[in-house]
Amino acid sequence: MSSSFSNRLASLVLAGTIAACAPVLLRAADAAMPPAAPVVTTAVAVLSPTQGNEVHGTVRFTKVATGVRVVADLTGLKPGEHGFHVHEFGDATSADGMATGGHFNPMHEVHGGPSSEHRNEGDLGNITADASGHATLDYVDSKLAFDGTGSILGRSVVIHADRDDIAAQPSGNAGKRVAVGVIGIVKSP
Ligand SMILES: [Cu+2]
Ligand SMILES: [Zn+2]
Repeated sequence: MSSSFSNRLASLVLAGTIAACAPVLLRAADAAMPPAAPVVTTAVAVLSPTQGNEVHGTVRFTKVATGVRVVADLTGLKPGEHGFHVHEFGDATSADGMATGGHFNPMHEVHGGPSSEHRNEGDLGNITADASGHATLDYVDSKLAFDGTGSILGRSVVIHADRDDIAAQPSGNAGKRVAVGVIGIVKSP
């Protein structure tokens, strides 16, 4: 066998080997693709008091046909109305709750209430505590979302000392932050 013939034979064998392997390599690449993001339908925020306050509770978010159902149960509040919002950052590291930033407002809207045509996505209005400081709320919000730029996952729920007047910009004059909780993913039913 001449050396040029054996070289050509070797390249042909090599080319054949690469061609035969290519589909295997492609399949291996497919298998290494990350799985699609899970569809989140339930989230929860566990609220802890800011410094000097005693407010505790949970706020659950569940995807329903017309939006996201919000179910809140809080204790340790002063009787009366308290501003209730989703804030931009899920950062509960500051003692006064200020690291959660301002209202979650991905559409750059004006401040309003949950039934206002123009509102921040995070404008959930007020929650009302009874004489013992216990507050519950259960309503469906048409603006909240679990995906896209409007996703509330990883952001926070903030309860305020005062009433949100649903008018004053940028945040309804609701005063100090008395409780904060990060919105986390819950295993779907
Ligand atoms: Cu707020
Ligand atoms: Zn707002």
